[in-house]
Amino acid sequence: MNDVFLGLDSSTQSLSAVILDFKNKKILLEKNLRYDERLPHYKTHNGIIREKDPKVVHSYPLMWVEALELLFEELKKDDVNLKSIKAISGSGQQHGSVYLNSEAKKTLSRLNINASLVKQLKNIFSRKTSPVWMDSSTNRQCQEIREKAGGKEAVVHRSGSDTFERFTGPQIRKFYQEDPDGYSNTQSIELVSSFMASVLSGGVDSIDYGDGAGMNLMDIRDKKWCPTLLDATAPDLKKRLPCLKPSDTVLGPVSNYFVEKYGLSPDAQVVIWSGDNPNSLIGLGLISRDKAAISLGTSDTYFGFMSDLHTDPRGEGHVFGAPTGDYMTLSCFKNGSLARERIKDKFNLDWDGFSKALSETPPGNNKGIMLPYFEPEIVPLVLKPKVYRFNLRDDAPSANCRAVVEAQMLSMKLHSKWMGKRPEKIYATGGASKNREILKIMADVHQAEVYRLKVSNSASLGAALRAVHAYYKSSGNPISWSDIVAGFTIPLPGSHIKPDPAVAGLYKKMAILYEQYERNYLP
Ligand code: ADP
Ligand code: XUL
Repeated sequence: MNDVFLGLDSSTQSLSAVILDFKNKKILLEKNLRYDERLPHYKTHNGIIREKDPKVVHSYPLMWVEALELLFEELKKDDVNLKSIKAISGSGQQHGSVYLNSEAKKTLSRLNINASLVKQLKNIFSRKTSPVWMDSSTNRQCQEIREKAGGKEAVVHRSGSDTFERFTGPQIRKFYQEDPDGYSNTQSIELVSSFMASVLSGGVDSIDYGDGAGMNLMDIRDKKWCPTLLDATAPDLKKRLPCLKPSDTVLGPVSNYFVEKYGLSPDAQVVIWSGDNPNSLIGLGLISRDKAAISLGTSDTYFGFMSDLHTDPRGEGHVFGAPTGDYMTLSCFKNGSLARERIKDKFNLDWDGFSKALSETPPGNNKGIMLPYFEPEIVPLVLKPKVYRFNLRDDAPSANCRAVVEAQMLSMKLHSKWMGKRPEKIYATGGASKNREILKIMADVHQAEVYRLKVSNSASLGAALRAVHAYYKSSGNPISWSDIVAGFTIPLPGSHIKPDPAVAGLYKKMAILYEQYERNYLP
């Protein structure tokens, strides 16, 4: 009997899907639609649009909707049995916000199968573009909210994170300050996750505790909107925000639009969506403390499971709700693939050439060190991009390739100390995790066993597995998380990389030096 679930991932550069058969522990399909290639009329570059001010980074919510429609069209053409899907959940790039006017709810609840989603939804936005996680233009608003809410320590204690430029609260404050009319025409402010779920569910919008924690608006302890933070952010904000709900909430049956147009079952349930990082936690099977994950996507993130809540005293990292009802720790490094690509392109290399450069250079890079901030950086906070080189010529291709990767791994090691015990195993995911030479440096710097998993998109797999969990729980037959992830989160054969103990001392010394450089050179 079919036991089929769909997980979607509306990420920075693409929309992906995983369809799995839970009883048979089988992945039936993986699919990925890149916005730049498939929807070129939005003229995005890597899924985003930039303004004159490089700190402002937005995207089009209508493009995400069009991608959703395109995906269902393709699934239908591919002859996927969409009727067999029992539940759908999803993942949204965290922190991004979608601003809807008073028409939105009504329109979403009455979608007509004779017109496209784009045609019907193009007028529901009170702001045509959405600020996304790469935006770093709200430094002033971060300071204002921090001050009004009682200072950094108080904000970290309440929300699980200090105020961050990309977090939704500071972004909302900026919108309210710069476009008060736009703000007053906004009836609801959604996250990417809650917005995409509401398209599927016909207008039911709720934010889960995982993604809600990335807003600087939710109390991380009682999981409610925090009045102090709301007041510090913008007036009348609470009435514009959806309800906060646990990550296993079933929102209801899928909208009739998808039933009639694409052949989904009218009984297919939409499960609340979450952020890409909480979803990846599940997609990588991180339901206990012994492992950590490094995602090498557009940004690099270092994250892990946490059962007892504690926050980062330096206020650099974050605590989000985990889909299991526990917590997760995360630090986000914006100059991830972006920085690796900049070095690769500077020396006209392809990824094979980049890998070759890593393999020909020695651990420690003959003392060549880089602080690689091609973009403003989140951790450590660097608002003005600048690349620093020490004992490193800027025209040496191989040494620069190694320098950027070693710097990234050392920085992750240093800035994840607050998360507690060092993991023995690291699960690597994201686009760059297919690069074995990068993973080798990861294993050596962290002195941990590194593995890759079978499914390349951990966020959409996590979303599909969350759909399984919520579906069975709501039907009165709950399944434990360890049984949910079993069989899906197994390391890829041959992907295991052992750390070389001979370079442990070298990287320990290098980490001390790297920390000194950060302390002495960063403004
Ligand atoms: P996101 O989910 O954040 O949109 P992905 O996880 O799909 O991004 O990662 C995309 C990135 O992966 C690309 O920007 C590219 O830099 C990187 N990438 C792809 N292939 C390789 C490779 N062989 N080596 C290193 N990086 C790679
Ligand atoms: C996490 C963060 C990024 C985005 C990428 O805080 O900003 O990892 O979630 O989509």
